[in-house]
Amino acid sequence: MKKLLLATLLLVNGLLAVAENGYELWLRYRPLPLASQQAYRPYFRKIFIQPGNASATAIKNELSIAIPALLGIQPVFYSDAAMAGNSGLYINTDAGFHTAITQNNNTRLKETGTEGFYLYAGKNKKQQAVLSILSQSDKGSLYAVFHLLRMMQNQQAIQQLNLLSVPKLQLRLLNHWDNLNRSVERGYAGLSLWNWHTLPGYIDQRYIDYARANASIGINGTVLTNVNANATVLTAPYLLKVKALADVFRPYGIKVYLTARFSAPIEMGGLKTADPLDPDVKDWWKQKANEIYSLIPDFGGFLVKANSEGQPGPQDYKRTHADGANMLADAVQPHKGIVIWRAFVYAAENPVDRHKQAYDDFVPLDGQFRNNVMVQVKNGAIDFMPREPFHPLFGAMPRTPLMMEFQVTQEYLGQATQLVFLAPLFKEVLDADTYSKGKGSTVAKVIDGSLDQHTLNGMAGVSNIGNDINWCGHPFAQANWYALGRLAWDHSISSEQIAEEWLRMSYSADPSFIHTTKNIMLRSREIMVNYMNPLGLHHIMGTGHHYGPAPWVSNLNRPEWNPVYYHKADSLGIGFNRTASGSNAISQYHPEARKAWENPTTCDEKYLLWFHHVSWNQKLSSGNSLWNELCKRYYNGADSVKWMIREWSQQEKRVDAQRFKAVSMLLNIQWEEAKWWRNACLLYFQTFSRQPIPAGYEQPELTLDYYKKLRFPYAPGN
Ligand code: BDP
Repeated sequence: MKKLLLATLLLVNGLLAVAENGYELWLRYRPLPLASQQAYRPYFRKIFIQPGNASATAIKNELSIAIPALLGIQPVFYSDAAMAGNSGLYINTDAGFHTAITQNNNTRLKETGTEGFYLYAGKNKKQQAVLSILSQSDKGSLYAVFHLLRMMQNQQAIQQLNLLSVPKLQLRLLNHWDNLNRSVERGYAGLSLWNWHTLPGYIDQRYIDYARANASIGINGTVLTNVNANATVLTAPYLLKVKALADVFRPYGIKVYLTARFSAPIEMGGLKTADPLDPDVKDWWKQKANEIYSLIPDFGGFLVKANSEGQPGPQDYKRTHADGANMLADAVQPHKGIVIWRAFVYAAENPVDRHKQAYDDFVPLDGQFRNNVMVQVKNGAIDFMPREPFHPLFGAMPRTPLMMEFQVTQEYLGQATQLVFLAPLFKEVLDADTYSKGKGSTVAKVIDGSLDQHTLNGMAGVSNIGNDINWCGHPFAQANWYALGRLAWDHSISSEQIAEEWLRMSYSADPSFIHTTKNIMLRSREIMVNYMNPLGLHHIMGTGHHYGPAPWVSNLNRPEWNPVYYHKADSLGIGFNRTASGSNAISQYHPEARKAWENPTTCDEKYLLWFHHVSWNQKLSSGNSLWNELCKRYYNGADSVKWMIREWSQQEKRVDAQRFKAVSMLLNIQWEEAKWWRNACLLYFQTFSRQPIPAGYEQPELTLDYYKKLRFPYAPGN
């Protein structure tokens, strides 16, 4: 009995001894310290929601979960203006509507746009504490509520609040690479969340919690299906399932999108062709769009991967990507839908450096796309590598709105066994200067439309979500989902802020915990680059599953699938010469942008082997030869994982036992994997450099042959 009582007490106080499985994500809502509770309570006893707010149910639901948990009080909701004159929270979505505070806020209201909000704290005539949310849409008020909850979870003062928040990007999407059989391409967190078999009848609570989590970080669209598309999702029974999900997500401001298989008119429609200029094909897609919109009036549109890695597309009929995209765009245009056309294309028959192919294909099409088409571009020209220079298409297609595609799932960045915080990678790309319109033409300004005045703009992240109890596999992988949403809303916020917010909400506000763990997160990406792909190396991972190192692979059908194509190690040196004397991919960048990379002796070392073939003995900025520097980076990277382990091990008392242990075990796996990358790569490159691993470093115990023979037939995500 005593034991039971103790357990209950621990539970009531939300103490760390209680195991947590991570399901609650950053919406844990643990009780705040008493002083904070007292400061916040006056605003949340009475909550007024203007009638007609389509998200009112979602808002009330969230506040009913969060307020009692955080503040220990039960809010009472009103929809009657007679409530005005009391202290409390007022949620308005109508310009003409009364605001409780005696201030003329109409100008601020106009600035909120379609999804933004204005949050204002003050006193009413009776000098009572009042908080007002002003927005022109129900979505705006929903985002404002989540913003307030985030502020409280971070224990920020709200008494002086005077904040206008408007998303910098209009489309903030997740791309699920989920198949209809529930396998997830490059998914490391279990099966797809979408249980197509039990839909539409069964609405899993997870669908609702997924929507809550996304709304809390401003994500407003989800592409449900894999870019390697299956036309079956466009059949009538599946569209009913899609509709069921759309209905769940709508109150949370989330639109659904589908991937469109270009050959669907043949596979499903019985047509002989999928030629985008064929009248029957055009008509088939028009009818299909009408059918979809009759079920889902706010359907977002189609995402298309065409003529890439074996997918069908307009080039099969000697048409261009613009012909294909425009045909689909015309089909969804009457319904205000959009087409997101991917620029991730490269062809087996094309001997040109893969780095150059998307640019070559797409730049000539600039200006030819309908105005409801966006071209979605991966952050770099190859493929979501640990580090890539920004994609040369950014800044090179001023007449086309370009959408950013980041990969949240860590296909090439440790999958779900490694702690790698991606916000620094995202920021590095967003902050990169394309110089397309002079200094300061950052990638962020290209994609937010401000550089070339595009009203359509957005960012997508390839999802890392599955049906694992903690959604993302690695407990810290949740932070990457969180980071994507926060940066899509506002790309100017720092990685540090994102890490800190996420840690406080997901774990604890303990200053020492925050300090140490934030540091681990912020350093983790650079550490991983060092033990996997230092100095600009790339694409040297295992074949197929992409798990672990395999720089030696040279026997795949397509040259650009082989790691040797990318590192080009030989007796003289290592690296891909992409300058004028090589593939000249560097010429696709603006002269000012490429200045930092052009010269092999002054090239930013982060990208050295990306752009240059460098002699093993060339001296680098450290004074080391290239070979010795390569060794140093691989060893430092792997050693830093031991540092991560030590730092984390000191957090035991500050974290719940279940997640503490989970992260500890995974960090040990990460250490093994880091050593594996280090040893396998150095032993292999040593066969070319013919130089020793400098004395002082622990020498690899196993042979290159051992590493070459490793096989992982059931590695996930493949
Ligand atoms: C690669 C993935 C592959 C995807 C492809 C894509 O390995 O599974 O289909 O990208 O983005 O990174 O289409």
